[in-house]
Amino acid sequence: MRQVNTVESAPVQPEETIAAISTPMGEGGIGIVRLSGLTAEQILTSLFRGIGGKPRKKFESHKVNYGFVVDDVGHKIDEVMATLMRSPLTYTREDVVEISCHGGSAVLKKVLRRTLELGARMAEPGEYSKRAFLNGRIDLLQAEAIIDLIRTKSEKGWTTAFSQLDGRLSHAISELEDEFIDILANLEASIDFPDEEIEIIGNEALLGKIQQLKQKVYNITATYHIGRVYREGVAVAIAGRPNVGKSSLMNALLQRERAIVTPQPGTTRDTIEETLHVDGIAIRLVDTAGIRNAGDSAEAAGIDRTIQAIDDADIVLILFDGSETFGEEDERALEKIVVAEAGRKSIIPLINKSDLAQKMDMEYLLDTIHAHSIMEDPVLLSAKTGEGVGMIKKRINSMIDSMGEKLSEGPVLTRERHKEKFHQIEKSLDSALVAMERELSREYIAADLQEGREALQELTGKVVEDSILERIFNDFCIGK
Ligand SMILES: Nc1nc2c(ncn2[C@@H]2O[C@H](COP(=O)(O)OP(=O)(O)OP(=O)(O)O)[C@@H](O)[C@H]2O)c(=O)[nH]1
Ligand SMILES: [Mg+2]
Repeated sequence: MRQVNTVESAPVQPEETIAAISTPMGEGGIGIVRLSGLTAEQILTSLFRGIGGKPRKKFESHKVNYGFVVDDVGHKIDEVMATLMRSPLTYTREDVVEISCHGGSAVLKKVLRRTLELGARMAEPGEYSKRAFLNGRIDLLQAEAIIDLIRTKSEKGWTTAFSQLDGRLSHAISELEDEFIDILANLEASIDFPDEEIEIIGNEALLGKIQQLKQKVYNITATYHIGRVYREGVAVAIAGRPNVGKSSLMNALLQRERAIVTPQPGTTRDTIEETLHVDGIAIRLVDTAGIRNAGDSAEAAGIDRTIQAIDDADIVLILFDGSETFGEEDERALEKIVVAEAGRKSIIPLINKSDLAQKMDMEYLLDTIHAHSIMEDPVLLSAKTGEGVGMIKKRINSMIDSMGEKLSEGPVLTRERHKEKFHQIEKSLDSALVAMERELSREYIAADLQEGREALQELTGKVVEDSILERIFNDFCIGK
């Protein structure tokens, strides 16, 4: 079922007042019980007593009150600070009450139970934010950003979530929607009044507008990759032919003997993953099986996983052994890696074993990797002595930064849902362009663009299916 929510509508005041413990469970200095809904003030009046022990007749909005929560016979449950915030200047746009109690789950549960006795109902996960959304206080993208803000562990993830909350993506989307509306209005006019003397957009101008719009949409779609990096961290695959020192590098980066290292080529059979934190970003390191013509089926399966890991990675470190000449195996590994990486331009070449006498012909190596479109300068490294290991971390970080710089000011897609919708919008524009090329009637073009516009509205939640709403808000914890 589709439900249309317009942001301009008056606050919905659902019948029930909801209550929850809004701080994490466990011991803490303070814990907060939060109420939202029509009877929030009434409940506060019933359970709160001032210093003199007398009930309060009136509460001033957005002012903190010191006193006690009492039970049904007037016995004190806890010493608290309580705040009433009247609609609409609140998180949910309903009347909200926050009671700061002493931390500790027993106290908080007692206060919560008291609010339930007075008619409140336990809030479902995300119900405060859902009400904020339904009352037009935030859109869906901002609701998602709130979840990210609560969950994110990296500083950059926090920055993106916060800018989203600030409405950056929402703003970009509403601008896109305006452009869709503009073109659609032009099209409708030419469909509805084909014979009138009104100014109708010409085919060339129409084509130009749609192409421009497609470019804008495309630019935003491209931000999904980095958005995910900031949210979930970056995946870095270590790849190369056997015996170049991939596992040794993994261990050097982690500063512990995680992966097995031996002088035999073909030591690592399966991919190994570990997480490392560098400058506020989580790096998921993946050591892989060396690429060569496999000796047996287990090795072949391992190499398949290597290719998959490269495909999944955001950054690929390709290793060469500087103490040997560039051989046929290096060439084959290089080719496979470049194909698996699919031209994302995120390969950093590394020349290992710098502590040994060097036999690698550097000029030849550079020519070869350039011929494969790898433009990053190689890093000289010794996994054995640790030389160059710090430099690799720096290079990984600057690669992430340069991906991030492009969008420090702009909107960022952070979720699969956003990416899917943007792909849908791209498709609708493509199909409009095909319709133009085939000189189909303008109804077809309008229908395509209408689809794109709907996808935009689904993103912010102007038009949203209940099932999507459920999925998003169920992701929240209780009390948020
Ligand atoms: N001298 C020197 N030896 C190294 C260095 N890095 C690795 N080695 C040696 O090279 C050999 C292979 O190292 P590994 O780390 O197992 O190489 P790998 O690329 O993981 O090999 P596979 O798992 O077989 O693909 C071992 O004997 C290491 O001790 C280095 O920087 N200097
Ligand atoms: Mg290995």
